[in-house]
Amino acid sequence: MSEKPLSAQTNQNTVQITFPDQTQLALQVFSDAIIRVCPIDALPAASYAVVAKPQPTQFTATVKNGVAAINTAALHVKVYPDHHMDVFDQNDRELIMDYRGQRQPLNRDLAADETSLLEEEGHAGHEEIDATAALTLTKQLDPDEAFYGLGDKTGFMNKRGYEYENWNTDDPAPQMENFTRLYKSIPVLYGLRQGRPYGLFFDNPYRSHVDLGKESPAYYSYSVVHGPLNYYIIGGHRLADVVANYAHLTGTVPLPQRWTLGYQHSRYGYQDAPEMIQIADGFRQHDLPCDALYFDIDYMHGYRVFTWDPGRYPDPKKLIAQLHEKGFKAVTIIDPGVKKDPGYTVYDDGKKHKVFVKTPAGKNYVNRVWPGRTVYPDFGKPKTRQWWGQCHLALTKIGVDGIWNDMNEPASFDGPIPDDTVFSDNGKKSTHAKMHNLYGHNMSHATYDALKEQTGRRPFVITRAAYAGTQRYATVWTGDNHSLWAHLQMMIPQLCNHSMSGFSFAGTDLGGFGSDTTPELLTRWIEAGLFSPLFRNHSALGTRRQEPWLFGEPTLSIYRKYLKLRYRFIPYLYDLFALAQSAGKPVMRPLVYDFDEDRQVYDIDDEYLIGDALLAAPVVTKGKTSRLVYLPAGQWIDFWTGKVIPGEQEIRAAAPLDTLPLYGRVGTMIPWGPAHQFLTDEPDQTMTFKVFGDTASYDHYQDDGYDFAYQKGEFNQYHVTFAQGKPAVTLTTAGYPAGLYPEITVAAGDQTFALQLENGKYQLIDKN
Ligand code: MIG
Repeated sequence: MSEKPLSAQTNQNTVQITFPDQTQLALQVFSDAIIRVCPIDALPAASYAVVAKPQPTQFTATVKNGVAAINTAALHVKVYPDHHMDVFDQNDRELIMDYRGQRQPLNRDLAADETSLLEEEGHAGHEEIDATAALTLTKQLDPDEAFYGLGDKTGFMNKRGYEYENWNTDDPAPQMENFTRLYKSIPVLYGLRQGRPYGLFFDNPYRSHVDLGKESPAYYSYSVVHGPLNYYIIGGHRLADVVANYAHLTGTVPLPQRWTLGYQHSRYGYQDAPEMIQIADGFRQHDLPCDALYFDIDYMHGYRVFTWDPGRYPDPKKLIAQLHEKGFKAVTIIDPGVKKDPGYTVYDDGKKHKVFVKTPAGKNYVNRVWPGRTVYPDFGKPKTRQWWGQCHLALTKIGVDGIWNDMNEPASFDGPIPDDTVFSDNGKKSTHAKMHNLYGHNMSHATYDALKEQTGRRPFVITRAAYAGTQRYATVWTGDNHSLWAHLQMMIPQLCNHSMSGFSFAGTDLGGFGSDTTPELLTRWIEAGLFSPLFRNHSALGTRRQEPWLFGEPTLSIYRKYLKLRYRFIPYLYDLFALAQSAGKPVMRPLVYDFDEDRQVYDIDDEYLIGDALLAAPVVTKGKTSRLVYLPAGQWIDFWTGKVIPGEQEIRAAAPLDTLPLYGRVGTMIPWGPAHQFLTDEPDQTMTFKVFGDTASYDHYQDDGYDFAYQKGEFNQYHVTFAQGKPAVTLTTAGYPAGLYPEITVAAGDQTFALQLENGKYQLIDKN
């Protein structure tokens, strides 16, 4: 039988390739810059991550000399008869090239019997997950290629040279760069190949593995234990465009309530109602701004979700009202595990409604978590999500303001949940193997919908486990770090890679969760984390307490200085969140995001940008009182001294214990809000705009900060300019009249200008 040549058939946005061996592949054009690749029969499969639909797009699909070429305005893809594929940019320069050689597995120089020898001393053997992988992609690696993304993975900003797994895991050991997996699976990867950016999003929730040039400098690879091989090629002019394209593909972060950007304080575990009040009062007495206190697992009655321990918390409604009175929001933890305890309403009711995960034999599956023997809600079922959502009424009715979801990898103390345990996939019967990485995602989805319906406010949900797309429902924290300098250092790459991966709203436990913090470490942490989108101090049972007043001076004063500073920056952060929602731009950014043409910034792990106006270069090393700071192109203004410093050079910055080296980019402007001890639903009466340099313009966004009225046009937009020594403020939208600032100040260098609202226009009234 003679082979037929490769052929390509176009049907609307999909090109169907038939190879000479008669197997088929689909390339689905989503837009100029996004092409999905998958088997034909996987095309209709629903995705938990992707929300974008293929857009009408101009493209061509041709076959020449047996090679198919699919060209959009931004991407050129070639598919060869031997199944290889290469991707080029619009100028035909290489982006993603199939690797055509043999793989060269690492030589670990280890005989089989030596593995058990090592295990005897407690060493973990290396798991070769590729060995069980069903499907693998292997791509050529350029000597210069750098990688970013992948969500919460440990290690450095540039992921090159490491391997990672996507299998949501709760491992309390101190996380280091040799950890391959953590709590989340966000399989989006960005590459810079000779400065040319691209993205790859592997949308398959099964356990997968990414090797970014660890095995060999000649290639990088992705593999997954179960099909389909379903992925998206993402292009873009600059790295920032690729990031925005990915954000639109999987959905952007919804605008949060304004108070969620304030300082938050937590500990596992404050003991009882009097202690919660004492902590709240401690913040106010010490003049420390704070917006939220957390209730960790011990508020529950024997760890039964949606209950309160009657001894420690006899009247939670009254306690929460007292906290509200003092200006604190209350956030309660909710784990997924439901105690198997006949007589306990949540368990009985769930059993009746058949909402729990099942064994293949059809019994409720039982493992063990904090409450003891526990069943697991099957969040892949719409009915379960609905039921779980209703359970939250017990909390929202008494005034709880936010829900913190933990242990939703899901964790299980009595060994791993078997792969064939029956979980639902959007109502259809599926397995743990497929739904594991989606468990936190679907739980967050249920919680988000419930809070929205029950409170009418923008839901504040925090989750530890997540999949790509979970950013639409929840903010995340990076789980159990330790009070270690290495973990302070890791915060920056972790949060920056999170935001590149669609999760702009992320944070680490400030001060460190496990182990005992030190005054110096806590101080540097509050400085380094000043712009961390989620700004929460949290510590573990049995570790040194982390209330700032327990450390005396100078820790307390420095801590206070940074909490107060944080509140000044909240209008800027809020503007950045508005941009994250509308344009998919991250709030916290690695330098490479804005300066991808500067090879010097590819590996910077200890500096970050906040929007495009600020650069923070915290001290993250013990005992240092100065540090080297690389300033990228442009000119920069030292935030503390006002000194102008030319970019594209490394400077030595003074950084005594109370100083976070911070720089404003010349030619930009930021809003600078009034001081607050905590945020309310009341709009600010005044706003200052700080100009870096002598010419800048800025668009400022304002709404009520808590509900969805902005979606009906109830928001204000201010266009602020400063040029030739003169400020001007134009109201470009005024859909939220109650919020309009009666007064605005523009500060440029040592000059300040006052403007007042008169007849819907801002008039300059004063100069000094
Ligand atoms: O470590 O609920 O990551 O933030 O305080 C045990 C208790 C389980 C893990 C979370 C941590 C939380 C803790 N939890």
